[in-house]
Amino acid sequence: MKITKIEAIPFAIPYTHPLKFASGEAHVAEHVLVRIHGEDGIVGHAEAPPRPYTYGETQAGIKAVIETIFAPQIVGLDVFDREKIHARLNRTVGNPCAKGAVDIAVWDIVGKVLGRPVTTLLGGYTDRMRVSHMVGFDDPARTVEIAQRFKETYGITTFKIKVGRRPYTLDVDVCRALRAHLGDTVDLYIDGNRGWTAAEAARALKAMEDLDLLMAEELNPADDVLGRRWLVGRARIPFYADESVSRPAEVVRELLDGGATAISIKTARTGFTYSQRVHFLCESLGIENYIGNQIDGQVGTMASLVFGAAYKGTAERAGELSNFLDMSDDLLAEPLRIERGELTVRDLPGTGVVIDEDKLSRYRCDT
Ligand code: MUC
Ligand code: MG
Repeated sequence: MKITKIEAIPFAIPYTHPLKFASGEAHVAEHVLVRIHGEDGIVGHAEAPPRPYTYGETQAGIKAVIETIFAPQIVGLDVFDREKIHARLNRTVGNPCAKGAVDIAVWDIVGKVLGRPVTTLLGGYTDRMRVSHMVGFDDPARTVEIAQRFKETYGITTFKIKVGRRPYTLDVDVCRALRAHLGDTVDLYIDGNRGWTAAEAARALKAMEDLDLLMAEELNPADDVLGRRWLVGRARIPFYADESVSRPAEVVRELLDGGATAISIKTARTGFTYSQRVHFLCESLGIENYIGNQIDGQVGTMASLVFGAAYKGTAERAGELSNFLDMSDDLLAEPLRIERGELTVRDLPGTGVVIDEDKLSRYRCDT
């Protein structure tokens, strides 16, 4: 099944509840829908969410690299020749989200050609995942209100709290309020998006020692190599690398350097093929990982779910699969529904993504 055409369609959907964090803010989902056409009219889909403050990619840049560099290199290749496709994509450095989306759209076609759900082709462990919700910067009372609402409405009991503000006590107060109001009915963990210094992060962790946090993520920059190693050595909970590990080689480097003790996997930046390699690497090394969220819309969330449900290790931990709930609308013909704190994979060939073409026409911004 040869690839015949690739489209990179920019679209924009506003958030009803913008997400604010140490490295940036998301008010409008200005993402790119990647659509790969195969022979016989089979189409694969994926969503690329640009994060300029994390990987340097922009919406216009993702569209340009896919249409002007990737498409001429891979149109005409067979979707089953994935290693060859990646060898061509990897002639270009960087651009993780553009590459990730191309990879996922190719897998979507592979599943459709074989008539099997991609989650089964990847691993086939389960058909569902527990959902963790990521809450942005806010004051303690509003954060408690949000967590309570998500718990009651969707059954979500795991929350990631964005931290990294100054003074660090702003974030400590939020975490303390969550624990005080929700008790041990919830799991809590924190993500600093590199906002603190190693010393601030160490003080914050000490101040939250009694809050029974599950883990901490990217509290300070991984580029502060010795500071990071010092911090990770003192942490009493797993220390996750997220934006510092956008490739398998970076995973190895961070783990061997002592810059992290656990790994966040995001299909938005490593697609399925490289997420699989990262997962197997972690499994072999005895390193825990979970499915993170690149502030994905529903198309991207479906991909995270398909991957996370495929493996025992990723399915055992709650995955970050709910921030599409903060968007005013989305592109899926049949919206995702979180029930009793879980999302279920669709029993359809491919990834299960079916696009609402009317919505795509309404939100695309290239016409
Ligand atoms: C996260 O886990 O850091 C924020 C920026 C980004 O690239 O992903 C999000 C969430
Ligand atoms: Mg993170």
